[in-house]
Amino acid sequence: MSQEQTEQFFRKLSFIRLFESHLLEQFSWGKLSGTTHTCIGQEANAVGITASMGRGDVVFSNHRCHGHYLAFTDDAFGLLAEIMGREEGVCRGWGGSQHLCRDGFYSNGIQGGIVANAVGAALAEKHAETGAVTTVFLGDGTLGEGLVYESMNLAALWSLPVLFVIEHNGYAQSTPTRLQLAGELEARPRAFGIPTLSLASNDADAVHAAVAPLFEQIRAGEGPRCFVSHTYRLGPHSKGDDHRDPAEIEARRTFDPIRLYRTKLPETRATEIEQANQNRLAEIVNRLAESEGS
Ligand SMILES: Cc1ncc(C[n+]2csc(CCOP(=O)(O)OP(=O)(O)O)c2C)c(N)n1
Ligand SMILES: [Mg+2]
Repeated sequence: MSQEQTEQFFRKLSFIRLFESHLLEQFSWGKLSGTTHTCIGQEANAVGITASMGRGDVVFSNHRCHGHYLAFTDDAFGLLAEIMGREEGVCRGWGGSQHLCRDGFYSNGIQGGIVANAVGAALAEKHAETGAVTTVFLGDGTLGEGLVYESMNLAALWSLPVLFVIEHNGYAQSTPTRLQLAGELEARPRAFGIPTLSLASNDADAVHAAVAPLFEQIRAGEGPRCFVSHTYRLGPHSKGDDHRDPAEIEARRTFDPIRLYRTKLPETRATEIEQANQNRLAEIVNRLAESEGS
């Protein structure tokens, strides 16, 4: 990684954290309505994986989509406006936090539904010979949806250019994985002959290094791949609901992806980037406040 790439990764990681912390604060003050799911603690996947994407690539994401969206599009204004239900939003305020659609990025809160959509999109890209890779992000809890397996089956059978990313954060809402998942998680995609790589790291560089070859293999026409990220959600499932043992969450803060990554930069440079991110968010917030009702 060049110094420039390292700074770019940190800029993205810390901006996603800042943006989502702002959302949780706004919800707690009753300033936002509807719901939201933050990826606090899982940002390394958003940044490390989207870094392998190029023009024309396609992303399907789920309810926990802000990090993926920001890392892929960098459209923070459109996202915040969308979550506020504003006309300036990426979907004119109709989609909200979970239903985004822009430039090859699609998200939807129906668990499993997006997996079939992603495989269909990959089929279309293959027929059109665009060379695009379609990536779909899903959680461990979503492995309880049968549609995931129908989708994996067809992706493998038709050798489609799709990357399945399973973000295993240990929970589906408040249900721990061990209470809902039988057998070994990785055995599931492998059962369809999908080469599957597992990683337990919140280091965005490590995620990027692991996933980049998968993109190359897919682009070379080798068919689907699966990446399983064993990670952890440091924030609540949604706006504040959390039934986990606080000691467990505290112990996992050591592996906070922002904290881990910050150490790769000189302290002064990390602080400068954080300050620039704060200024950027403040400008967006002010712009939206000024245009409200106009
Ligand atoms: C088909 C469907 N069933 C139930 C829900 C409600 N729901 C929203 S998030 C969630 C848990 C998902 O867990 P997981 O796939 O592990 O993702 P995580 O929230 O951990 O990122 C559930 C059950 C839903 N959105 N869609
Ligand atoms: Mg989960």
